[in-house]
Amino acid sequence: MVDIIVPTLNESESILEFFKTLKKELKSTDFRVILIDDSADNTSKIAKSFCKKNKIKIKAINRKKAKGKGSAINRGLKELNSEEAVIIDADMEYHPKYILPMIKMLKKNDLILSVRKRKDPVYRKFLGYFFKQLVKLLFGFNFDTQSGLKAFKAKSLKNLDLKSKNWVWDIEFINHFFKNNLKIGFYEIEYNTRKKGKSKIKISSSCGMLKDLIKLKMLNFLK
Ligand SMILES: Nc1nc2c(ncn2[C@@H]2O[C@H](COP(=O)(O)OP(=O)(O)OP(=O)(O)O)[C@@H](O)[C@H]2O)c(=O)[nH]1
Ligand SMILES: [Mg+2]
Repeated sequence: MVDIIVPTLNESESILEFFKTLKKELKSTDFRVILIDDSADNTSKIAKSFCKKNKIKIKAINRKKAKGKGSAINRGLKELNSEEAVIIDADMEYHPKYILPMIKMLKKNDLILSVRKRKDPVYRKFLGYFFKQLVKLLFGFNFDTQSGLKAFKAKSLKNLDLKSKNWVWDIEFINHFFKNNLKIGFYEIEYNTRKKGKSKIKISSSCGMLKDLIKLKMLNFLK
């Protein structure tokens, strides 16, 4: 079985399309969805009703307010009950058709990172470039760390204790694999920019990201 962790915050406009596509792409696979929903809208209700009708296994965790994407994934990791797992955004920027090829690659790897061919608007390109340079400088990672589709072997998470709650969560997660000499593979994907619902990243988020990134680097120094 494969556990699919899906963090959601007010994705009622895309969640149905996401589940329909997931069902189609994983029709011959035994999978379970772990939905960590912080929404004020009916994202979770739509998801649960679709899964019930279509006999899809789902563990839905509803939290009262938005605590950050990283915090949602950390909560989802506690529910893992499979050898292989996937993390994917629910806004259809990452097509579920990439899940199976990435899981196949886990035969020879512990973590597979999808690498996006970016089609971002100019301001996101700029923020992305700046963030990428800083990540390269502080952590030496010279690749797409922020892609919202990742696959990994659950056993590689032994002793994992992630502190990040927001957007630098990805760096801390990937750093765990590097620190433990686990094998990381890369998989190039086409990536669609969000068509429905609202982005949870604001320009003001970049200050928080910068602070969190430096804090994470210092924490790693002290360890
Ligand atoms: N549970 C939970 N999910 C979140 C939170 N913040 C974001 N998410 C989800 O995490 C995923 C990524 O968030 P997005 O807003 O799409 O971030 P992004 O892809 O960098 O930005 P866009 O380009 O606008 O799509 C989506 O499925 C969101 O619903 C949160 O605080 N809690
Ligand atoms: Mg998105």
